[in-house]
Amino acid sequence: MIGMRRIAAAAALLVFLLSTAAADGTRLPTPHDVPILAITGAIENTNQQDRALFDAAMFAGLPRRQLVTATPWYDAPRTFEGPLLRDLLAAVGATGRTLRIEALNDYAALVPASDAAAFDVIVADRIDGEPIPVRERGPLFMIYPFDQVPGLHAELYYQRSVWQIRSIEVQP
Ligand SMILES: Nc1nc2c(c(=O)[nH]1)N[C@H]1C(S)=C(S)[C@@H](COP(=O)(O)O)O[C@H]1N2
Ligand SMILES: [Mo]
Repeated sequence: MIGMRRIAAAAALLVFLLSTAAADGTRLPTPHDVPILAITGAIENTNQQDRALFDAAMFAGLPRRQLVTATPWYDAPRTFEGPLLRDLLAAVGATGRTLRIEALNDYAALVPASDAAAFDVIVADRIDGEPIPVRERGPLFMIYPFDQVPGLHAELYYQRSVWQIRSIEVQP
């Protein structure tokens, strides 16, 4: 009983320090597990040298959204869930104009950073409520709001929809 207030105060202080660390343009929390995503380049918030690494838990801790849409990869609409690309870029303090989004299979796409502002693009880590296995194009899959915004069901946006994402380089 005696210790509870102190523990609560210490926990509040820790949350405060972590949040200011993320906001002051220098540090993100350090991943405790194997990183699933590395963001490099023109970013202000880092946690390992000049990179921002995310493990699955850190990634899942970003504000999340759901999107139900048809895609070329599945024969019916599916529910995709994860952070908005916009919020992921904000978390690392990205300042560049172009994103080079790189996949585990060495595919890469150049995506204008303006897509993140223009569309509610999701970096999905779940499909129909389940984590996305690598063999089913996980762990991370860029999904545009294809059914919500006219014009997105097009090759230009399909080729920007990188699956098996492993890293993002923010280019000036
Ligand atoms: N990781 C990864 N993502 C990718 C690709 C790829 O080869 N690897 N191909 C892109 C292209 S060019 C298109 S049109 C769509 C559809 O690819 P698919 O039908 O071959 O899966 O996925 C995009 N995302
Ligand atoms: Mo393509």
